[in-house]
Amino acid sequence: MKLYSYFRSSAAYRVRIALNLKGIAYETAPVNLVKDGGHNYRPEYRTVNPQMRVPALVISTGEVLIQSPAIIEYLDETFPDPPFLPKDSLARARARALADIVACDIHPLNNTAPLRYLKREMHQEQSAIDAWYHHWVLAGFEALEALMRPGPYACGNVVTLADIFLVPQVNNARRLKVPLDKFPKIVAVDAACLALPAFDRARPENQPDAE
Ligand SMILES: N[C@@H](CCC(=O)N[C@@H](CS)C(=O)NCC(=O)O)C(=O)O
Repeated sequence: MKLYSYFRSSAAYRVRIALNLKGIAYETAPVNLVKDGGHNYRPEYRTVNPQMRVPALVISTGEVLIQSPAIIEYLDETFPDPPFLPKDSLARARARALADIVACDIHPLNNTAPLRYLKREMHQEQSAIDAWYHHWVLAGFEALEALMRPGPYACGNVVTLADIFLVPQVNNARRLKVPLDKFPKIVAVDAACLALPAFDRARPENQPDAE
């Protein structure tokens, strides 16, 4: 498989974790989202992913999958071991809900494209954009902290989808200097996950395109 990725992209980071957890070998095709206005806007990448975002995963048939939740679900359906969701329907709904707080309610508001829009089209100062960023992370993390089960992972003693989505968002929060002192459970879950080789190898600083 080939993963179009950018070391700092938290959406790509989720897929890197998922591939590592499943033990799937893959090659990284780096797409620099910053240089020259973003290599993701080049025509050759547009033919890979018309949405011009990372991640995109090329599977063995040559098909291209986009959108990290869809990619991770595909991997879980195709490579069932280890499963990303518990067997019980209620427990599955819980794990999905935690992942969705990140994927639907935090990340879309803090992603590169909307932040760039706030700056360029809405003419917002960097301080206002940083405040916006912090606000939505803090709101989401407050809910996540309240929903964490006794660990070591987000939903108990097995890694689930919730952890795959949480860890990259915590990395982003740290990089953007969001204070995490009010979230001891999130910090502990993050540390427990990063102690696992699958999570460690997926870290931004361990990627071939890390700067
Ligand atoms: N919902 C998408 C989000 C993908 C996304 O927006 N990726 C960002 C990086 S985290 C990106 O490629 N941004 C490029 C740009 O906006 O120019 C997913 O989960 O895959």
